[in-house]
Amino acid sequence: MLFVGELINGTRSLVKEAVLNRDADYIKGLAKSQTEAGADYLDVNAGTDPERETEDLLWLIDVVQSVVDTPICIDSSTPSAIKEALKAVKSTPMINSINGDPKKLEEFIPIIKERDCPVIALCLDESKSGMPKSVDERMEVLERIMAATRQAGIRDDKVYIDPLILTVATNQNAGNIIFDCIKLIRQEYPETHIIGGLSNISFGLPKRSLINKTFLALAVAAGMDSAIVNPCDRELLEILYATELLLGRDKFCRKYTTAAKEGFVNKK
Ligand code: THG
Repeated sequence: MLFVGELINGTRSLVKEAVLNRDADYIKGLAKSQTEAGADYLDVNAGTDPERETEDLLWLIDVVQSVVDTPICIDSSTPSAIKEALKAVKSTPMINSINGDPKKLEEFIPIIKERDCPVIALCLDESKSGMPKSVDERMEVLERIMAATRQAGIRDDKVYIDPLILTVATNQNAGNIIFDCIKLIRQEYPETHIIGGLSNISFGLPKRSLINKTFLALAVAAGMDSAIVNPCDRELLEILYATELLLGRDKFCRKYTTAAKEGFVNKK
């Protein structure tokens, strides 16, 4: 599993406060703890108003890079902010994200090709209205995205497909849609990666973390191989070890038993 640490996100109230007050120490703490927990990338999302997003994002990136070498996952829907962030990062970042919007594809595909960076592709077309409702809608957008990346010579294994997880609170099939979508993506684009922001699934429900973790196990069983999560959550890691064990991916149960002996701490 590849983990993108989700904690540096301005939609979280404490992070927003730290961004507005330029409280570097709070952000440094989040960068260090997620790195120590084994995060492969640190998602950085300023989440502030468009007029100041770029400035805030660049500040966050500088602060993170002053304490850790973990590569950054640039999380923004503003092309100009992503472009500025690309100039500021010290190591190859992940771009979060592109989608089926033809304008965005045209703008970003040359950059992704040139920088050779991994990219998250959302199964959504921003130029059209609304969130995708069905598996078909998601696969249709994805087909166009994959045609564009392949035509540019971007390897499939650089693409992290996000099927766009929505809450089960308002659609009891929101989970099933994602499991079906993951299975189809695995069939049609076997070299790509599949990623998602887990916590959307539980929006509006009690005991969210219980739902998120159960969902992760089911999504991994369907073929998800990366996730945007809180890597400091020990229980999440335990469930993942148990999931891989039960799916026959842990020869002689070695990984599980070793991890259990060591207290399920992600060593890296
Ligand atoms: N796909 C992609 N990128 C994403 C998402 C996705 N980036 C953002 C998000 N979704 C994933 N990151 C987070 C980060 C923090 C939280 C949830 C998702 C979180 N939210 C609390 C809540 O909703 O209750 C906020 C609480 C607070 O105010 O502190 O913790 O799906 N590609």
